[in-house]
Order: sequence, then C-alpha cells, then structure tokens
Amino acid sequence: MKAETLNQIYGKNEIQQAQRYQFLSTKFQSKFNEKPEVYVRSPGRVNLIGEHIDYSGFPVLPMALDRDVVIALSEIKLSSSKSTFVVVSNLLEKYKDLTFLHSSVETDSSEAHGWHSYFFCAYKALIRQIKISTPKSFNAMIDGVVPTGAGVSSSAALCCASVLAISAINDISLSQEQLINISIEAEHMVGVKCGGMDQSISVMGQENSAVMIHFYPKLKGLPTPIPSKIVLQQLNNFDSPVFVVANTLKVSDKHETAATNYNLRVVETALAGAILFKKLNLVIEDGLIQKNNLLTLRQVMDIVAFGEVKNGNMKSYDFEVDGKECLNLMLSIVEQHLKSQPYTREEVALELGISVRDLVKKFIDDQYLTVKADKFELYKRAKHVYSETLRVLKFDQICTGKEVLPIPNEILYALGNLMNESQSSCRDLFNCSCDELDELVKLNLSFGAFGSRLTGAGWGGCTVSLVGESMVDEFVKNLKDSYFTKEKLQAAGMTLDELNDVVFYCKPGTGSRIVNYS
Ligand code: NG1
Ligand code: MG
Repeated sequence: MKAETLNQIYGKNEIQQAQRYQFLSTKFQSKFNEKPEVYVRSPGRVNLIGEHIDYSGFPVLPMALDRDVVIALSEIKLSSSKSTFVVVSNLLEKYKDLTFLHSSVETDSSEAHGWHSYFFCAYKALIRQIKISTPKSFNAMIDGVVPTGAGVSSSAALCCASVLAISAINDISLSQEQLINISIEAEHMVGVKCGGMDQSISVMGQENSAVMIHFYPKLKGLPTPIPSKIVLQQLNNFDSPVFVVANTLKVSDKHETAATNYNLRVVETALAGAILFKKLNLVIEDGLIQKNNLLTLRQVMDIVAFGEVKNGNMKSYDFEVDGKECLNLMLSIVEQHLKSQPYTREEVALELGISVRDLVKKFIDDQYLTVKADKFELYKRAKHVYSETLRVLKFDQICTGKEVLPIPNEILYALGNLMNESQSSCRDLFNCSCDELDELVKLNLSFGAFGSRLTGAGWGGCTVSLVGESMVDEFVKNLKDSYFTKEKLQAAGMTLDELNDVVFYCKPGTGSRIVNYS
C-alpha cells in the first residue's frame, strides 16, 4: 500500500487533521524521545442496511466514517542480542500501556479483552498468516476518535489499523484482502465469530460513497453512491439524504453476551443452512465449499439456483442479475421446510441424521466460539437473512438508478421504508433489537426521519436514520432535547461536551491508509 497525504485521505478536513497528527507527534516525542516514522489510519463504519447477513455470505451496504483510529510508530534500534519487544501507548490516559515480547505472542493463549487484546491479537493473527523474518522492536501510540461501544465498529477500526501498523513498521506490504482477512482473524481471536463487514469497509471505504461488500464467491467492494442532490432534483425529489447516527447509550458488550447473542446467531444460521441442504436433498457442486465444510445460507441458495437452471426452471443464475428471484424462491423454501417453532438440540440432530455429540462437535464447539443454548430459532433467522438480503439489493438498485420507482419523487421514502422493514425484521425475526433501540427508532421517526434502524450487531449501540437535509439540524436538536438529557448522559458517564460523539451526521470516508505525514 502506497502512503497518501492528509489531503488525499481527508480532503476538506486536511487542516483540522494536521493539527491532530501534530498533537499525536508531540505526545509521541515526549513519551518516546523520538519522532514517529510511520503513521497509519483506519476508520469506523455505519451499516446502512444488511444486518447479520455477512456471516451467511450475503452482501452488505455500509459506509466508512470520517472518524478513525490513527497509530504513530517508530522502530526501536536494539543491539542484536536483545529480545524483540513492542510498546503500545494510547493518547487517552485511561488506557494503560501495553508491552510484550515478540516471542510471547506465539505461545499466548490468554483471553483478556479490551483495547490491549485487539492490538495483541492483531500481532498474533499477522504473524500466524505472514512470516516476519526479522521482526522489529517498536513504539506505537494510538489516537482513536471512533466512539467506542457504540456500534460504529471502533473495534474493527483498531484491528485494521493495528494490523496495518505492525506490517508497515516491519516493511511488509499487505494486499487489501490480506489486511481484511488478518483483521477478521484478530477479531475472532478476541472471541467474536464475526463476519467480515466491519473490517472490509474499514479497509475499502470510499469517499462520497457507501460500498456494497460482496463476500462470496470472492471478496469485493463496489461503490453505491448515495443519490446526490442534482440526481434527485432531476427526478423531482426536493430533498437529499443525510444519515444520522444516534447512540442509545446502552452498551452492548459483545464478548460478555456472545454465547447467547452474536455467536448463537452464527450457529443458528449455519444450522438453518444445514437442515435446508439436507431436506432438499441437495448435492455439493465441485469447488463450492471453500474453507470449512459448513454451508452458509448463501451457498445453499446457490446450489438451489444452479439446480433450477439445470432442470430448466430458471434461465440463468448470476447473483447480481437473478438474486432477487432466487431470494424469493428461498423465502418460500424456508416457509415450507423449517418449522416456525424453535428446535431442540435433539430435533436438530435428528433432522441432520447425526448424534447430538456430533452436532456439538461440528457446529457448536469451535476454537473461538462458545454458545449457550438448548433451543435454536431456525425459521426466523433464515427468513431474516433472505429477506434482509433482498432489501440490500433493492436499496442498492434504487441508489444506483437500476430500479426506477413507479413514483420517481419518492426515492427517500422508498429507501426509508427499506430501513424500517430492516428494523422490524431485526426486532421480530432476528431478535437483536432492545427496548432502548426501539424507543430511539420511534423517536427518530417521530422527528421526521424517512427511515430508522439499528446499525451493527444490535442489542444496544446506535441507530442510523435517513433524514432530509432540509430538516437535519432541527432533527438533531429535537433528539438532543428529548433523548439525550443531561441526566441520561451523566448516567452513561458522559458530559454534554461528548454529545457530538453521541449524535452525528455521517460523511462517507476513505478506508485504511498508510499516511504520508512528517
Ligand atoms: P458490531 O458489533 O456492530 O461491530 C457485528 C459484526 C459484523 C456484522 C454485524 C451485524 C464484528 C466485528 N462485527 O458488528 O460482522 O455481523 O455485527 O450485521 O463483530
Ligand atoms: Mg465491534
């Protein structure tokens, strides 16, 4: 990756960012007695639509934020007899320094969480995938301005920035795909069996555009420009869209709840795929299964679609062209073949024709994944996944003008509706909303948002709302006056000064970069 200037990365915000980099450089020098040699950065994200479908292999539609994690680094020159070591410091004093020996990383099996483990696991994942022949000792200092615990993926921003930092100081050049995959493995090591949305958008973010991220059969990011004022006016839409993030202030600790929330959903969607595969008597086409032998709901759909083409029921199968038709077909298959009540372990094992022991071994006990559940909601989860993917495709097609609406001046209503449907599906089928999210979504809509939904994993964190530019200031003011009272902020350990981290407009920003700044 070639280094880019502040202007190339931050555009109009160059001057403000230069002050921030200068501050980091000064702090770095006073702590480590030398200037940083390398800077890297990686942003947080907001997902516009497509929740909890990345790990089923379906595309999602996030945008990178202009808020990022910056890491400054410099090599520590040692006499060759000394062991290689790393010191990582954070501008925020509440985060204590992390120091470790290169040799300790390979043998480490600790399970600590918090920002330390993100950097440490980034190191661990990197050296697991890429051999560093002569690892360097280095000092690093982190400046993160992505709100934490808020559903805008400060964790992926930190993981991606850390992997990029460690590789850059060791003169290793990573491709975008390597950077993404190593960062995903780092998050898995921290204990969440996430899909790849957050790391992919953090790396592939684009200025002025959301990015449709496809994971299967190959990772790729295609820009989905948010319709501009000019395009909209040509179609008689007299307002343009702004996306506003608002934090419920309910922190969802994914690690603490992984076994009953996030990781359980990963298992439920995999089980739904396995049962559909079995019930439909499908056979695996050559080369379809890539890494492991678990089928995703996407792979099941592809096998069904190829079969339909072979049997002459469908003319062709190309996800981007025939995706909608196939997703509708899968929705009817779900209705027909999965029962709407939850399945017990015994019932799942019976459906799959395996023992409960093998079920646990194959689907539940994973190196990085623990799940606590005796009941599995397969119908609801599968229905969410296929219908949410349909919404992603529609949203993208409206934005890119591939779908022409019957009433062309209702683009913002149409996009907003898709977001509202996504929220209902997350709440009722995927059960990943919560009271605070439901309340805030309601408020957002009452203040005039065209659509509003949770963003990210849910169970707390943020909402994203589509608001008309003409009324966005009033919208934000209303929210600040109603939801974000002084008392509520205080209870969350925040002050009024932090309000702009709690409600803000999103500007799409650039992805991970090595920064040319000295
Ligand atoms: P959060 O918890 O918002 O970072 C998670 C996953 C994503 C995706 C979304 C739900 C991580 C790092 N990311 O996001 O892969 O599955 O939930 O769409 O865990
Ligand atoms: Mg996260």
